[in-house]
Amino acid sequence: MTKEEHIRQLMSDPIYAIMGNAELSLGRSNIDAARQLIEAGVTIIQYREKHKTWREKYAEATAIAKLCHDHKVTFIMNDSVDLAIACGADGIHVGQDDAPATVVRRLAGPDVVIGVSTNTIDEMKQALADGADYVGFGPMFPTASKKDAHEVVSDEAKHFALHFSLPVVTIGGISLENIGSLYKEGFRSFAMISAIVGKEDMTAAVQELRNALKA
Ligand code: 3NM
Repeated sequence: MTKEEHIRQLMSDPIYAIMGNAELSLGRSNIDAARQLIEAGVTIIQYREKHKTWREKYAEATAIAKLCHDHKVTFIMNDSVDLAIACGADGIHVGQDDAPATVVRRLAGPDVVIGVSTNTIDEMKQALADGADYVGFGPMFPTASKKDAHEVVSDEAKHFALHFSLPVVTIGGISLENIGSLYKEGFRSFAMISAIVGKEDMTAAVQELRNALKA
């Protein structure tokens, strides 16, 4: 798939699953988690593994990237530009302390999707100026999944995000109980860890989230 097709997928499928760290995934291996996510019909998967060695991550991310490509699933690597390039990821998602999008672009080339985590209006504007393809925006709600998470986004930043020119992927504490409220506010894309890989039956979890968006 081309970069444009991946971005279209990101804009048309509201569910963006983040996997990694077994403790957030009921002890599943990352390969099992990826397989189950694909079976559950997820089309955007981010690999966010904070514990393993480079070689361990390289081995499993390469396998997961192949699985994703075989199923037309967009595969995004968190943080690590070199791993993303090495395993053939479709995209790279960077935080405010990682390489800026300008540098990621220089290293990874024009064909990779770049996402940047943002919490404020200034960070969204900077991500746009730096050539990001989408922004992560959050946390929308308190979350236990990220130790150094910021304060929940301000109403002013939410308003800005709803009119922003780049695709906005909301993140942070999104659940079956609150996803509908974000949808009603106008948000259309939702990245989740605990609400998907934190559930025993991921197929049911994804289906329930999709149903909540239709309700
Ligand atoms: N980034 P859960 S919040 C990885 O605000 C991440 O940028 C965030 O996990 C941000 O869906 C977060 O379990 C954790 O809350 C998301």
